[in-house]
Amino acid sequence: MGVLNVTPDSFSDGGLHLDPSAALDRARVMVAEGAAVIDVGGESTRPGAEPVGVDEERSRVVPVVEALVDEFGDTVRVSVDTRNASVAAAAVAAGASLINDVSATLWAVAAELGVGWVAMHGCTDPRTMQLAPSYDDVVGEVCAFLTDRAAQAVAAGVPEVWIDPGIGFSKTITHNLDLLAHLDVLVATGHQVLVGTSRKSTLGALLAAADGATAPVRIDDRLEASLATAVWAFDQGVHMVRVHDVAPTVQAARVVKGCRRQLSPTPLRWALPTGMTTFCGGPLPLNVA
Ligand code: HH2
Repeated sequence: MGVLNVTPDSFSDGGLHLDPSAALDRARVMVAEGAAVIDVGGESTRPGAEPVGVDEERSRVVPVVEALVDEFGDTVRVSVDTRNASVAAAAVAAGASLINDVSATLWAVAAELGVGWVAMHGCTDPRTMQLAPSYDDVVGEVCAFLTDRAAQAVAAGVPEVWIDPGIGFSKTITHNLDLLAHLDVLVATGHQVLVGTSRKSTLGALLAAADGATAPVRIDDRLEASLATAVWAFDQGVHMVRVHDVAPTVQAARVVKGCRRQLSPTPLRWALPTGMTTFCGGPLPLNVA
């Protein structure tokens, strides 16, 4: 899932794609790099962010969703990253087929519109969510919250339900790392699992701590850390990662997939044809000896 924020203030790509034509250009790049889903967001939910009016959010998101659907048709999925029902509904009317709901409250909207729904944990009020996050058992509590919301969504008739632990939302660094360490617990619920760590501050803090530095590593210096967590997530069985850097993540995912195939009951023996340039993507270019 490639991140496409059409906001002036998102923590990483804020201000870069406010113009719909710039957003479309960025989406073209991410699709060419292998993104299966483009996640369009019109409101930053970074810690401390002020809410955006619903009309403003809708006016940022809808033209971009329309442009993406015009450009890619059914070949690429468009999701809308929102916590507002009317923005979700407008984006679906424009062609989005997945509601990436950071508030985990919009399952009835998804049910009524017959589209997929992501329940993300932890986005209460971005202005206050990081003031004093506290859990007795962060993995158990987040898992219970998400399975409860997912059950309500299934009961309401949502055709496709995803759960997401909400890395960076109402959580300390330790909470985030605990959740990443136990992604397999979410996978074991049987729901499809999405996770977003890309460029997030936990990674910056972790890298800085390892170097004995006090200031977090800069946002544009977190690619390798983002990739490490994406690979970690895939290895734990997560089904989708939400990222800014699509090309390196897709390559890393392909290698994980190649390794995983060797765990099948009859490990594959690879014979690479002369001139072969890709593997694990598109038609299978391998001979099984
Ligand atoms: N993280 C962000 C936004 N939406 N959705 C899901 N499902 N999971 C996430 O982890 C997640 C999300 C925050 O990242 P970003 O959109 O890059 O920043 P901002 O909120 O500043 O726009």
